Amino acid sequence: MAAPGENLRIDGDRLWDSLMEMAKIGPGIAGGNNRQTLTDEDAEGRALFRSWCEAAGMTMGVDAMGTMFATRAGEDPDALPVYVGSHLDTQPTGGKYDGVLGVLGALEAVRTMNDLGIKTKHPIVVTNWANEEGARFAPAMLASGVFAGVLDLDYAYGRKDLEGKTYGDELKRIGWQGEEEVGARKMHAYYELHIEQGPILEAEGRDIGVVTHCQGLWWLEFTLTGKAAHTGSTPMDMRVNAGLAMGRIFEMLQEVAMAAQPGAVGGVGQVTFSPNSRNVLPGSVVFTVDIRSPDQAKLDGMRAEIETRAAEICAELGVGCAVEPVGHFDPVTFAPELVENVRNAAERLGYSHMNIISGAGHDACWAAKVAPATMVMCPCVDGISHNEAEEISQDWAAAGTDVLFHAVLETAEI
Ligand code: HGY
Ligand code: MN
Ligand code: MN
Ligand code: MN
Repeated sequence: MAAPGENLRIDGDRLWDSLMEMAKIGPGIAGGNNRQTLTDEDAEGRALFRSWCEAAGMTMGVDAMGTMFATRAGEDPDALPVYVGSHLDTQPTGGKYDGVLGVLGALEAVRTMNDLGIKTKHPIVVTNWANEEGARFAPAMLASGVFAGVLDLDYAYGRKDLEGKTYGDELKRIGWQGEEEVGARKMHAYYELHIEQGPILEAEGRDIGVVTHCQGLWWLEFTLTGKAAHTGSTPMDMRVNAGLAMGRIFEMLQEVAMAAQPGAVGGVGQVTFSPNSRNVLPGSVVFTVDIRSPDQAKLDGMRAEIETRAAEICAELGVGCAVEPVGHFDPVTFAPELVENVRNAAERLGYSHMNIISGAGHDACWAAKVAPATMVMCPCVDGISHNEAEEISQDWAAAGTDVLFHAVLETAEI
C-alpha cells in the first residue's frame, strides 16, 4: 500500500477556526477554559462536536460512560476501525488545546478525507473520551479506564465531586448516558494527538514529538485526622495538628521525588482542610499525592517510601493517617509499528521531530491495553498547560494534525 503523498495536508485554517469555536464554550476567567466533565458547559461542547461530526457525514455512538464515538465508514465493513481521539473536558483553569486539539485534529483529518474523496479500508472512529482530566471526578482517564476493563462501571458511577454529586447522576442529568456497553467496541489501532504539556519540544526546536512511552502514575489520597481546636487558646504541646503533619509530608514528598531524579516527579495539587476556618486547627486534612515515573521500580519505590514515612510523621504527631490509591497506571510502551508510522509521516512531511516520553497521562495509556496505540505530540508555549495561559501556534497545530492524518491513513489503508 502506497504511503500518502507528501503534499497531502489538512486544512490548518479550518482546524484553527474549530479550536477557537470550541474555546468559546466554557470560557475561563483568564483566556482559557473551564469546561469540566459533565457540567452544562461540557454538554454544550459535546453538542457542538456532535453537530460537526454529523455535518462530516459520520454516525455518532455513545457508551454508558458518555464517551462519544463518531464513525466514518470504511470500504471493508468487517475491518476493525482505527480510533483517533482525545478529550473535550478541561481542567477548572484549563487551556484551549489540552485534549481538544486531539479531538478536533481527528475531526479535521476526516474532513480532509472527505474533501479529497479518500476511501480507507478500515473505518475511522473519532473519539471524545469522557472525564479524561479527573479534576472533578477522580481518577483521570476514568472512561477510557472502564473501556479498557481496568475500572468497573459501578465504581466509576459512584465517584463523587467535592459537592458530593456522583458521576452517574451528573451523566444522566446532562443527558449523555449512552446505550452502548463500555468496552464492547474493538479497535484495530488507536492514535492520539496531544500538546506536550511540557517544555522539551519547544526548547529543542522540534515540531513533532514521536511518543514512544508514557510515564506511570500513582494518585494517593491521604486523609489525616487531627483534633479541631482553637488556634489561639490551645497550647502548642496540646495540639493534634493535621496541618503540621501535612506540611512535613509535603517536604518529605519533595525529598523523595528529588532523590529519584532523573525521571520522576511528585507533588500535590488539591488540599481540603476541614472545617477550613482561619482560627480552627483542622480536624481533618485530605490531599492527593501525584507521583510519576517512566521507571516501574522507581514509581513503586516512591509510593512505598512515601506511605511508610507519612505514617511515621503522623505517628510522631498523634495524627491519624489513612491512604487510598485513587488512580494508577504502570509506565506504557506504545506500539512500535504505529510509532514508526508517526516518525515516517513527520519525515515525509518535512517536520522536525524527536522521540519523547509523555509526562502527562492520556486516554492512549488505557487504549494501549486493548489495542496497538500511540500518540503524536506538538509543542506548547513555555511548556505551560493546566493553566489558562496554555498556548500553541497555528503552525504547530497544523503540523501535529498533518502527521496524525498521515499516520492514520497508513494504518487505515487507503
Ligand atoms: O493527569 C494527567 O496527566 C492528565 O492531564 N489527566
Ligand atoms: Mn489531556
Ligand atoms: Mn489535562
Ligand atoms: Mn502497577
